Amino acid sequence: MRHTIGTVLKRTKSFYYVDIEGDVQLCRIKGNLFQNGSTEHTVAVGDRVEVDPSASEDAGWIYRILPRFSQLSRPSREGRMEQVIVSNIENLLIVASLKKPSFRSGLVDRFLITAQRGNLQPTIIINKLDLGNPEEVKPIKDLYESLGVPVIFTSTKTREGEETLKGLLVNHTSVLSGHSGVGKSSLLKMLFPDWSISIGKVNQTTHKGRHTTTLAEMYPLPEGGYVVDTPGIRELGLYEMEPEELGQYFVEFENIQQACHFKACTHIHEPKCEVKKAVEAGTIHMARYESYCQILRSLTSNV
Ligand SMILES: Nc1nc2c(ncn2[C@@H]2O[C@H](COP(=O)(O)OP(=O)(O)OP(=O)(O)O)[C@@H](O)[C@H]2O)c(=O)[nH]1
Ligand SMILES: [Mg+2]
Ligand SMILES: [Zn+2]
Repeated sequence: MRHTIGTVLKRTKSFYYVDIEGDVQLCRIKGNLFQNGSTEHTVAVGDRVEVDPSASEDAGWIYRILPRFSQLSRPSREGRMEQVIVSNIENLLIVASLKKPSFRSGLVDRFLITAQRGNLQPTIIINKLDLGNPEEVKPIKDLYESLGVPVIFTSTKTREGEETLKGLLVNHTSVLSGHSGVGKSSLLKMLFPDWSISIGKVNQTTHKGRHTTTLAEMYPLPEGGYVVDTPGIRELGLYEMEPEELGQYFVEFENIQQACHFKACTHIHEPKCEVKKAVEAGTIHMARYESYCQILRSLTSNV
């Protein structure tokens, strides 16, 4: 039996597509591989796997998943398991659009927490700049860059930001994630016009996308590196997050919250809360504090 190592590029209902030294091999999971009996959420795009390429007539077998160094994950639909959307990726490109659909910071803040927990380097991409002007998004850029997160502006219509985006991707591994219809696939199509990537329309009334991309798929770049396009998401849950952990993922709270009167201060109702004082004084941005409160509520209402 000859085992080799490959990288999972995508999965369909029937097969995993595994890149083995440049050749794509269809694989299945060896039936009894996973002890808990469920393979639903176990092998992810980006996983390095050990395979026996000639295990059966039509497909190879995945025997083992090698340890992951990073992952983008969320709770499974029932919330009991962790669903890894993609693994072993360096950069998380959080894609939002200025308009159609409008920029919403709540999802971006959830992505930043997920990036930190999954060991991914975040960058925010604000696309569809042609539908507005840079002045509208400057406050967003200023806010997130003050937190140490790079923000780049793009448009597939004017090709703004094209070189910057390409520079981010080449010779690295990256994943694009965000709401449906913000232009994740369009950005890749702008950079790599030969790729067969579908682009959808945005609903003219609701400005929502139509979930055109239905599977996460990893593409090798001609210049070196890999990029993963993912289906648009409606919301991003935080897997097994304890409410008291949340504050540590808001970097701007870090030095301030130590000075709160109560050691386990949640920065909501407690007196002598330094975080709330900083929000009033403007040193912590109101939008970020609102995100924090919203996420905390969602964490406590689930239990
Ligand atoms: N005006 C404008 N429209 C854009 C831009 N980029 C993409 N679009 C349009 O936005 C719509 C959605 O684009 P997609 O690339 O399919 O969006 P997506 O993020 O991949 O969506 P899902 O696959 O559903 O998650 C299409 O009609 C694009 O033509 C842009 O920079 N400016
Ligand atoms: Mg898409
Ligand atoms: Zn506090």
